[in-house]
Formats: sequence, C-alpha cells, structure tokens
Amino acid sequence: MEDNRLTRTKEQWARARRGGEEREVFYEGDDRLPPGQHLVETFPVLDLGFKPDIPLNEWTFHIRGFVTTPVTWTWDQFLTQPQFKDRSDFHCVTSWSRYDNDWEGVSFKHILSIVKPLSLARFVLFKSYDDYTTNLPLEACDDDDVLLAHSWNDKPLSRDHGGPVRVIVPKRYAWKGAKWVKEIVFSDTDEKGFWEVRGYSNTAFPWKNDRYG
Ligand SMILES: Nc1nc2c(c(=O)[nH]1)N[C@H]1C(S)=C(S)[C@@H](COP(=O)(O)O)O[C@H]1N2
Ligand SMILES: [Mo]
Repeated sequence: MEDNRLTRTKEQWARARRGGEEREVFYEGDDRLPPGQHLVETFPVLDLGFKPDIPLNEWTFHIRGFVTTPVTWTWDQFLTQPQFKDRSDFHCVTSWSRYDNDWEGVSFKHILSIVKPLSLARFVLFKSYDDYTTNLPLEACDDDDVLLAHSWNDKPLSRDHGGPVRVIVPKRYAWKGAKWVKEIVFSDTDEKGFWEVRGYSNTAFPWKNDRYG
C-alpha cells in the first residue's frame, strides 16, 4: 500500500508537470487521502463561535428515544463503562484531513448493548451543549470505529476539541461527530441536524466527495 501510494503520487506529479495542472496533485487524493482533501499535521478547531464550559461535576449524558433502557450517566458513571481505544483519520469537509488520531472512550457498540434500541429505531440524533445537532442512520453508528471519546492522543480531550466528551465517526466527514455531546436520541424518523438543514450532505461520505445535499 505504501509503495502503491508513492507510485500514484509520482504519477500525479508527472501528469501535473506535463499538463501544468498543479492543483490536481492536491485534489485527487490517494489510497488514504479522500478526494478534495489535503493533509494537515495541526489539529484545527471548528465550532459555532462558542465553546461550552462543562465542569465534570455538572456533566450529564442522556440516551433516550426508541430504546429498551434509557440511560442517564454522570461523569463517574460514564467512566465506569468499558474503555475502548481506536486510531483513525479525521476528514473535515472544509478540506483538511488529519491522520492517526488516538481516541479513547466508550464504543458505540457498548452503548447499543446497554440501551438496546427498539426495532423501529433506524436513526440517531446527537445533541450538544452548544445546541449543535447532527444526525446519522443507526447502521452508521453501529460500527467498530465509532465512539464517545474523552481522550485524544493519550490526554483528556480539550474543551477546544469538544471535551469532556465528543463523538467520533471516522467513515463520515467530521461534522457528523458532535463535540460537547449531551444527548443521543434514537428515532424512527431522520431529523436533520445543524449543517444538514443548511445544505450539507445528509450522508457525508468523504470517499465519495459527498459534501453537499
Ligand atoms: N457541538 C459541536 N460539534 C461539532 C461542531 C460544532 O460546531 N459544535 N463542528 C463540527 C465540525 S464542522 C467539525 S469539522 C468538527 C471539528 O472538530 P475539531 O474542532 O476538533 O477539529 O466538529 C464537528 N462537531
Ligand atoms: Mo467541519
């Protein structure tokens, strides 16, 4: 894969030099970088101009809607859930990608085993402390790499990046991962979130360049 990537990069350079299409090198992507993305090593911060400050003793988390067992967790209760780690790439729709982020928290698979969604539940809406929302089909959340993260690269998740807890859904653009998450609602209807009602794609697949709805 490493060889293949190198080859493709070289081919792209060759083509760009020949045709003078410098931008294509940047926009084509490769085996790891989705189309239209460029790689960054920093970790940019994106929000609605407001970063909620939630002291851990006031943090409460709810899972409700079409589930057998609704849940309310305090911070301590959240931390007593089985801990899960996953390394993934992060793709923001504004075109930057950041590789190899080490996330730690509670897996969505574990959440499902606790709340047991009813068969009618086909959609999930995430609600945050800054009133941000985002929606996904349940099957997108029911994946091995989806988690509620409290740590990034072995440190507690900073307030800038959505701490105490944010959602990570690596196979979708990053706006599908709610920072400062407060609530998860399971439903039989697909209620659109903040960016989804403002023209962003409902599905948000980086590999399909699926940015706008
Ligand atoms: N609560 C909340 N979650 C959010 C957002 C937001 O504004 N509020 N922005 C989204 C967008 S557009 C992106 S790209 C990522 C950015 O995460 P970062 O600031 O850690 O890079 O968070 C997503 N989750
Ligand atoms: Mo974004």
